[in-house]
Amino acid sequence: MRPVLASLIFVFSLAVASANDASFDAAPAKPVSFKFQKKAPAAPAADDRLWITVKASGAESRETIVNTGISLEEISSDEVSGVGNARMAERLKSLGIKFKAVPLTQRFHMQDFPAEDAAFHNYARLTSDLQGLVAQSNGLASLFSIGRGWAGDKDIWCLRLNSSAHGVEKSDRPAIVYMGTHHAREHLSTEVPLLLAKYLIENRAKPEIASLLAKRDVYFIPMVNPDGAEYDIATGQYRMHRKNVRANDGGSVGVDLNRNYGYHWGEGGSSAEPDSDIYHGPSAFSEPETQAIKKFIEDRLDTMKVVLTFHSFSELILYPWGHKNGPIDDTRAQTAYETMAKTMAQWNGYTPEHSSDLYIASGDTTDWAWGAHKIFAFTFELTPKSMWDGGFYPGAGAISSTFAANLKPALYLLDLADDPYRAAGGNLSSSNVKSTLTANGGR
Ligand code: 0X9
Ligand code: ZN
Repeated sequence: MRPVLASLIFVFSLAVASANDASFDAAPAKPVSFKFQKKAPAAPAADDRLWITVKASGAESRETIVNTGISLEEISSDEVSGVGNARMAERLKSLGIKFKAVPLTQRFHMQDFPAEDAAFHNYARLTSDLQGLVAQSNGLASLFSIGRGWAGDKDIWCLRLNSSAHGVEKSDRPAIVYMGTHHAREHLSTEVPLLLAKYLIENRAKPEIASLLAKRDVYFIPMVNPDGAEYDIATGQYRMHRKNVRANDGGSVGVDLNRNYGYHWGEGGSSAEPDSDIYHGPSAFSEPETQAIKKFIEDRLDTMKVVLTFHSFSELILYPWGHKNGPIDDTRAQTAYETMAKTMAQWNGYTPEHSSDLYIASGDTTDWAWGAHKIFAFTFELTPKSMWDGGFYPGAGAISSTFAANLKPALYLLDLADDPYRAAGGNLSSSNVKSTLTANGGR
């Protein structure tokens, strides 16, 4: 990082910390972490605004309505609608004015990504594109739900590539899972696994891809947190939402799903306060989203060897531990992790490090996958590098380049999924992946 930029971040972080000490109850371990700035935006307060509709004609009655504090947004000859809250609705009632009121978030449920970011997938487009991939895959791909998000109306989709076992059928093949969007606002992390699935399906006849696919069970869960992702775009403007949409006591929204996994849950770098952006939830695996991932992985423990969970942003390759400093105990595994991370970093240009070098955080996916089940697990923090380059919202232009940068790392892990410890030996066993990696160029 350039020194000028580093000191700017530091000053910014200090200013925010003193302005809002309460949100820093679980400050990252490193005082001048590149990521420190990301703790600044608190989770939005629960949105208790109402969309209020009143039968009204004429300027006079409209004036009475606006004087209650409602901001009128839609006006027709006999009806007006606008944004208010319960207090304002009470005022209408006491004036004897009849009205209809619905939560604003419900009224604007049909909103979407801003037009310039229309290339990103909302839940509906993700669902239909996944179905489309299955249809075009000639029996290679299947789609199933691993559960539903907190609101209960959206499936957490899992796309599987395995021509001889479909849906939840058992397979003996070594398995890998690519996940995205644990965190609502990290929309790019849905796009990368989705594009990877598309790439493998479209190139399934190429000999090097065909032979990789023939010996692996490949899973994609591109939107772990569908309610959160929709909530983030539901007003037509990004609202920097991180968590799921659990209605917390006290009115705040959401649990941080990447603090809710059950390995050293509730320890450092997570918060017991519901309105914190790193709220770990009422108990380990309290959330339907993390329960779904837990069940998905534990149903496949015999074969599941590698987890890659995409997040954004900062351009990092992270591996356990995250809940405490220092390496994992198993030195052979530690060597394999380091080799894998460094190898992949050559291709995507990201920085490889222990998760805890970023900051201590307990209850994340990778610590649980490794700690509870000895599954090799990585977190990729995707593009961009900083808030100044777009942060969580880098724009649609980032989609294809970020996928391209991460294709080789993703194929490398796919190849290693039979025995990730092989990485410690320094050799890729299959020459076909080497040629795939070479053929695809890269950084
Ligand atoms: O804080 C997180 O959950 C991840 N970063 S993000 O900006 N995408 O929210 C990083 C998790 C890394 N794990 C640990 N540091 N334990
Ligand atoms: Zn994240």
